[in-house]
Parts: sequence; structure tokens; C-alpha cells
Amino acid sequence: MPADASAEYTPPKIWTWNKPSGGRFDNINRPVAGATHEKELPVGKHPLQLYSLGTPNGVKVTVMLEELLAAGHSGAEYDAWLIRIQEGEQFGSGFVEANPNSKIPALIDRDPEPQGSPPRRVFESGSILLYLSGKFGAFLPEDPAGRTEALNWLFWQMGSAPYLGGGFGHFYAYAPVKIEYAIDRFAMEAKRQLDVLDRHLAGHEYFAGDEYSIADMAIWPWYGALAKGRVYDAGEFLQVHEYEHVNRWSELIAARPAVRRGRMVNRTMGDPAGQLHERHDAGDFETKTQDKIEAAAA
Ligand SMILES: N[C@@H](CCC(=O)N[C@@H](CS)C(=O)NCC(=O)O)C(=O)O
Repeated sequence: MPADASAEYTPPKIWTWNKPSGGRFDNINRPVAGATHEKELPVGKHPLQLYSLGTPNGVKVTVMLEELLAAGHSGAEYDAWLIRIQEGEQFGSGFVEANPNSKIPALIDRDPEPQGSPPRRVFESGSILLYLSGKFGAFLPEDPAGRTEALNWLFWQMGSAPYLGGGFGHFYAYAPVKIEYAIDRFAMEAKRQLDVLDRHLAGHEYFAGDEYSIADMAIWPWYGALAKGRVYDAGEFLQVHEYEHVNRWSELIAARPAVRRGRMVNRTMGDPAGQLHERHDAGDFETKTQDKIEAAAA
């Protein structure tokens, strides 16, 4: 039986994994790391192999790859493979080799510098963004002040989003019981974070100033979506329309063609026309979306 939040709980001396935790991720949560089964990762034709899912952390990377391609960096061609985390695919042996933390996204660069090096794994979405930005010399300001500011906000996102996702989202939307203390604690933090962003964006077009950068790509899938009420169905609860500068910036980013494409890759929810489960070629956006695959199968 999952825990009963209405009952007083006295933690035992030693915690043991003796019951399901309940909630949306009950079937995949475990207190140990490592692989649960043998499964090699598939490898496609491009130098960059992405193993991911269209969640906010996954979207950061597909947006970056589509932006690089749109900017003319043809070396950023990539195969995007789907990892279905609800089915435990992040615990396959091949994925664990790519990311010992068993979380999407994970990238394998099969053509890393210096030339002739063995394939290189890159995990943690912030590390992947920085890696790609360094590899192609793009989307990070060159001047020290702009670069530092972009990195400030990139690392802000990596440290802050767990309070939004693992904190607010978990207790508001996914936990098996509604705990007022936990929801209050994290709703307050989610609103405070939105206010941090709103105050900054009141005086800046993008996070690093005038230049669109990996900081915007990291922050937008979480907070850009939150400001539009698309995260945890919490728009009204958090009164997200009040953050007018975040809303302005969210629309600016959403209108970018590469962002529209990046959002579709590895997406398994919503309108089938907006879902491209796997991406192996630029033409896949025209021919391999779920609406077309389902129509062809019917
Ligand atoms: N800090 C990591 C977080 C990645 C993460 O939390 N990924 C989630 C999906 S958004 C995941 O793979 N969860 C599977 C699991 O926890 O087993 C990053 O930014 O890459």
C-alpha cells in the first residue's frame, strides 16, 4: 500500500524499500542505480545519436540541434531515438552506458574532436547544450560578459527546475495524495522563480541580453511552457498570466521555426501531427509524423 498522507508518520531508524511509493512514477522509481536488463542502443547514420523523449529536458537538446542545422551547421545532423521512460527503457544496459544516471536526454558523439577519438558520451541536458555549443561555436556569446551571463542562466535552470518538476509538479500533479504543506512550499517556490525570470526579462530581450543563446533553450521548455499554462495544468493555480515579460519572451522563442521542429522530436503526447517519434532526416518532419504514420497504417 502507498503511504497515507493523512496519517502521522514517524520515520523508522533505517529506511527500507518495502512498499510501492504510489504516484505516477511508482513503476520506475528505485533506490538503486544500474541496468535492469541487457539492451544495446540502436545506431543510425549521423555522427550525433540522441536517445531521448519529448519532455522539457529532452526538448532543450532537440531545439539546439534544430537551431544548429537552421544556422547552417550541417555537422549537427542527428538521429533521435525514442526512450520510453515509463516502460523503463532508461534502465537498458546500452542506455546506462550512455548515461549512468538513467535519465533522458543522452547524446553519443561518434565523431568527436580530436579526429579519430572513440565515440564520446554526453549526459545531463546542460552539459549537452554546452558541448554542442562548443563543438559548433554557436549560441553562446563570445564576449566574456555575455558568455558569463548566458552560463549564469543556464546553470540557474539546471538548479531551479528540479524544484518546479520534482517539487511543485510532483506534489501538485503526480503524488498519490495532496499534501498541503508540500504544495504550498513548492507553489511558493515556482512563483518566486517565475518572478526572478520576469524581473530579468523586463529589461532584456533574451537571457544573455540581445543574443539568443543556450540559456533561452534551457529555460524555455520549462518556464516558457509554465507561463503559458502548459505545465501540470497549473496556469490558473499559479496565475501565470501575471508574469508578462516571461509570456512575451515565451512567445518570441515559440515562434522560431527550429523551436517548432525541436518540440516535435521524440514527442509522444498531444496532437499526432505534432509528434515525430524518431527523427533520422530533415524530411521526416514532412513525412513521418504520427498522423501520417497512423493514416498509412489504417
Ligand atoms: N538533470 C537532468 C534531468 C533529466 C531528467 O530528469 N529526465 C527525466 C525525464 S524529463 C527522466 O529521464 N526520468 C526517468 C527516470 O527518472 O527514471 C537533465 O537535465 O538532463
